[in-house]
Amino acid sequence: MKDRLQALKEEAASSIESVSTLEQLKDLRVRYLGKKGELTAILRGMKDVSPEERPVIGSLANEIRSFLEQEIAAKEDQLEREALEDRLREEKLDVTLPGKPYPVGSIHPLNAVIEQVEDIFIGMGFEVAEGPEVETDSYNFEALNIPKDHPARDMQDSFYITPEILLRTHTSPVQVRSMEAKEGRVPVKIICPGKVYRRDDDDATHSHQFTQVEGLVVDRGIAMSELHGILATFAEKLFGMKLETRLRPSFFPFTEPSVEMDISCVQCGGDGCRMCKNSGWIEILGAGMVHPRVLEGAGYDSERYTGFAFGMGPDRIALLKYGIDDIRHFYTNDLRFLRQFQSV
Ligand code: 2NL
Repeated sequence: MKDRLQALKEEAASSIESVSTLEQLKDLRVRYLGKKGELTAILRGMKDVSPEERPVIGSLANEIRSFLEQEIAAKEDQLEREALEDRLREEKLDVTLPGKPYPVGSIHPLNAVIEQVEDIFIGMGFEVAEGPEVETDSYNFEALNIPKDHPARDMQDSFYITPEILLRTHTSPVQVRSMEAKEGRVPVKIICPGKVYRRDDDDATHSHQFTQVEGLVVDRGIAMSELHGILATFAEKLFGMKLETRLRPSFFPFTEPSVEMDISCVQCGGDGCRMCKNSGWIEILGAGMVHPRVLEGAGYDSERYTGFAFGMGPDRIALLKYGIDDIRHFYTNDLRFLRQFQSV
């Protein structure tokens, strides 16, 4: 019996030694030490051993059991360590390798100008309002005192969808909608940026789709002086320098009186250069006192309240600001053009 135990010990030890996976090791434990294992099987023969020898065999069997358990535990340790080392080797990551270049976008120059204009007016207490690009004839023209025979209302000049529905030709209808929503309350102090559409042939200075920012203030006691003060402050903030401004008389159906505002040339300071066509002045926006008919139509008593409104073209301003020579660059999305504005 001693010899059988000894032989089992040696056989088991060498099997454990040569095992190469944790599964195989588990099988060996069952095979040698399990309830139906070989060691148990041998010990079943104890009944044939003489009473004097039994303790000796018994303690030898225990010794072998604990020896094999230690061997198995040691092997298990070793296999686990090797498995970990394999994984670490396989999953090794060189964090010093250069990454895949990820294309970084940039803000479109028109959006950069629009956001800047928004920031300046927000800083002066205005709110930003937006509205639909598909409008009714009523909001786009009628509410703005634009007569039925006005050239802008011609099928040739606007994109009509039906005789009553068209792509808005300016952002003014948003202002009319905002006034209606306020139901006669003051102050109204909003700017309305957005895309607008006119049936033009595209060239260096015209696009059938372009952008506009309009603004509107309605309150008690609003006069031309408020218009001039707000818009002159705006221009200086936009170009980041001290400027002269002048108002010239103009005409819009929705304002009376109407003006156009010029700023002293941002290039030459007023001496005359190519940018200002030697005049020393650059036109940047149109404005005026809101026509009483427009106020009344939108629910404001024109005897109690007055207002001023203005409109400008971010396309034109972006051309000026960034020295771009063709409006079509804004709409053709050539990355070589757009990438030049990554720092804007
Ligand atoms: C320009 C001129 C202008 C307005 C837009 C306006 C809007 C309402 C009432 C009265 Cl709801 N006026 N808008 C007024 C004057 C000029 O735009 O040259 N835009 C590019």
